Amino acid sequence: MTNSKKIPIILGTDWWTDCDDIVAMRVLAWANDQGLIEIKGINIDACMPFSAPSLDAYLTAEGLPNLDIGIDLTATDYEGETVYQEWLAQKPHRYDRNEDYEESVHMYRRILSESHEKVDIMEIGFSSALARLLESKADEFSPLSGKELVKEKVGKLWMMAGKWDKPCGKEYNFSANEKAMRAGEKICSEWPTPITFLGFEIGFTVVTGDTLTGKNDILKNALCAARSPFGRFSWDPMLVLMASIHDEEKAGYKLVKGTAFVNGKTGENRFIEDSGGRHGYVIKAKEDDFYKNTINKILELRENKE
Ligand SMILES: [Ca+2]
Repeated sequence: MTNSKKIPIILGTDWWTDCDDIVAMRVLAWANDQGLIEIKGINIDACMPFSAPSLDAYLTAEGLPNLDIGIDLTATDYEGETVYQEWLAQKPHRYDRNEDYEESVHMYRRILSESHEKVDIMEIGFSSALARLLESKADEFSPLSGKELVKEKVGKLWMMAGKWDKPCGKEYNFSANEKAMRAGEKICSEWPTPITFLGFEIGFTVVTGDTLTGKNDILKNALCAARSPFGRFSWDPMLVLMASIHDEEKAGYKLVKGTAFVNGKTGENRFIEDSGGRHGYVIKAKEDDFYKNTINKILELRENKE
């Protein structure tokens, strides 16, 4: 499973109350080791106690120390309580405060402007930091506006967001609060590169992380801390694996092309099919066990079985 060249990527995660993000990070670490991707940075687009230190600790444990980590310090308005972050933050990491890590838009603008090639963005959380990137102005890194910078330096945006199997779908990443709704609307109407969406309906029937048994395995323990000891639905790991393979069909999906819309007041999404459209959402081309077994095999390859 190789791409002809490593795809440079930035990943956005809510790293919040759900734990499929933790599973996704192990898939990301695997893809990096396989040479499918080169991780330029990871952004956290919701902010709670222990957010950045816990992600730093988990990535370090997964063999990805010293990655650039950004955090949206303005995103304290998503409801929910810390579930696995405090436990992870007891593991080795660099800084103890969220404020000691780089600000989201600063990180996106710095990495994109410094890159000599196009960077893909994977988003497995809210759209709010990406919306702020679009609104950003010229700075010390680039004379370009956010939208111009994205157009010049981003190859494609891969998003776990939306629900696309019914005319008016509604899914958490586009509807968690008013900010998420407005951001979703903005991304669909203004983001200037192709976007592929993997929707709620795709991951909802695929549980992964359920075959881990190592009592010292950090992912197994984090899932237990998140009250999901028998695994979790696979929205985020499926998105990360598809984007790392960098080809919807090779990853086991059919792509429906067209234009996506999000209602900024309700968070509902809809889609108009058009073979020339800039957007697309995926439909499974294989049985659920194909995705489940592929991801579980990746998780087990990196499992601490002691
Ligand atoms: Ca997520």
